[in-house]
Amino acid sequence: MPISEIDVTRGILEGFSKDFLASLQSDVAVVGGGPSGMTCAYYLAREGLNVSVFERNLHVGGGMWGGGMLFPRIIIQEPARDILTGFGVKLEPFKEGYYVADSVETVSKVTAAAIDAGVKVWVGISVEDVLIREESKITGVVLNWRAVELANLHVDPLAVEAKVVVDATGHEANVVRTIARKIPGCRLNTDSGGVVGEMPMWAEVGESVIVENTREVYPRLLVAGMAANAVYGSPRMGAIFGGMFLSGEKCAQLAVQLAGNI
Ligand code: 48F
Repeated sequence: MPISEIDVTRGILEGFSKDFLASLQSDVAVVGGGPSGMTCAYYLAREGLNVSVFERNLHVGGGMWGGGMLFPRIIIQEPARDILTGFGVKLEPFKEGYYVADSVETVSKVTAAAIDAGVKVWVGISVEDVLIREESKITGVVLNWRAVELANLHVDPLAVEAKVVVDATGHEANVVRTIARKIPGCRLNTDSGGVVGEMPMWAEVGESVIVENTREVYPRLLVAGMAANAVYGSPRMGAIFGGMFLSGEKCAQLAVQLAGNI
């Protein structure tokens, strides 16, 4: 069969454009493709919502790949067991209420489930800002290539609309920190009205509050996963991951309600 480089190029550009145009007006834009973001996106797509994940790395999975200190295993506790087995992840019982999972298997199966459910995943794209409209509502996200960001090139961004935005950017809580910095008089739905900041490690407390911290932190902006604990001033928890999946699940429930009211 003759192969034309021009056909290869045309196929890539047309394929990308067709799918990306469908993501220009999503129900939910999830920023960050770690465990909380991918889980949230999966449950949203299963509800029939149009959901896009924007991930600055060339791969999704966030902090899962490296497991604990580069040992590619993660710990899952009992309350999150059904979510993981729902993705088809094999859980090795360890002690009562604890399971060990292969981090590579977990990333792969969660990602496959999300894509099969209809999630559009865009990698290599950083969310550098949000769209804002009257009454300071967040109405979308502002995008640029991660490579452009790293090269510090002066290239203007593009934008996509979403009824709801989810900050699932992990410890950095990048979207929430951006609006706290850029919106004059910004008051978040936290005790202080600002980003409280992550506390040192205390796994039991961190895991117990993460679902409660998964909230609408600003009109139409939800926070999930480690970003939720960072915004609300709760501890980090290291290589125990159940809370990330439970937070993603709760975030999807909140986003469905919110998007339904817009
Ligand atoms: O860090 P990450 O895995 O967040 P998570 O879902 O899970 C946290 C755990 O991995 C671990 C833990 C377990 O107890 O504490 O740390 O809360 O995934 C966050 C993803 O967001 C991407 C980042 O590359 C990572 O893959 N990200 C961060 N900022 C941006 C972004 C941005 N501005 N635009 C796009 N992606």
